[in-house]
Amino acid sequence: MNTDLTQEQIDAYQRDGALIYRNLLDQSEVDELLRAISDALKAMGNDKLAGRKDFGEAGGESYYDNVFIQRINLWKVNEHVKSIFLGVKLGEMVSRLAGVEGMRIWHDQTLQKTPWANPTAWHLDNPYWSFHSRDSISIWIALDEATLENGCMHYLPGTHRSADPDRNVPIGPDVGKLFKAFPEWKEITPMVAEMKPGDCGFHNGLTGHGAGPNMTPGYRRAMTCGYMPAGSRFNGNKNILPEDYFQSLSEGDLLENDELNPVVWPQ
Ligand SMILES: O=C(O)CCC(=O)C(=O)O
Ligand SMILES: [Fe+2]
Repeated sequence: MNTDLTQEQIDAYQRDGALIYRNLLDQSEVDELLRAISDALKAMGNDKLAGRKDFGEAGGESYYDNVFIQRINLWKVNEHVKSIFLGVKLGEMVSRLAGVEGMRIWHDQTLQKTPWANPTAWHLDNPYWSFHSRDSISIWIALDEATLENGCMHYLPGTHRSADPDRNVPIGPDVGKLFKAFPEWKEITPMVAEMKPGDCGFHNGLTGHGAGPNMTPGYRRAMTCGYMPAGSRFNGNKNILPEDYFQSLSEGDLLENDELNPVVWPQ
């Protein structure tokens, strides 16, 4: 895994709230990750979130179920996935890009557009999560070639600076609903993130982003991971928090649960 960063790349990420990064993984590392994902999905059974019956089941028929196959926290059941997404190399890389001193994992996800999948409506990530931060960051790794035809990612450069975390939309059938919440973003030209397998994109949790439909008979598979800056505080959203932990928290409490959100940097 290549995680070198130039100052230009860090500056571009800070300016745009998004960065396309080539050759994070080589093809043999992509193949190894695909095998690990496949093992993790077998271990998870029908759970959408590893080890949790309270977060929904895979395999429904709703509009959202056909945006992508979504399975969360594979790191909990697979050591290889854990070694990458909780590893020190990626931990340092995402912390340098975000410009923070410390980082915890929020959650990983595999997001796989099956043939003919629905588009991923424009949205922000951080407002769904249990903390608000202007510095949260996600990595999105292409495991197949991601093209305009099969639903590659698109980012709205600069929106992380003007985003208001109290204005967001669900990933539903109205692809452009985010622009009703943020009419001031209507004229922005998106960054199109076509990628080869092993390339990746980084985006700030407040950067507007979405993906097109899959208009091909092939898969568009990705592995992603969201990270929470150390020192982030509970905002009242349940998201992936287990019920007992959620009940134990008051708004404003530090999120520092080492089992759910281990530190990835520094380590
Ligand atoms: O893979 C997709 O279609 C959407 C990905 C996304 O929204 C994310 O990684 O935050
Ligand atoms: Fe997202």
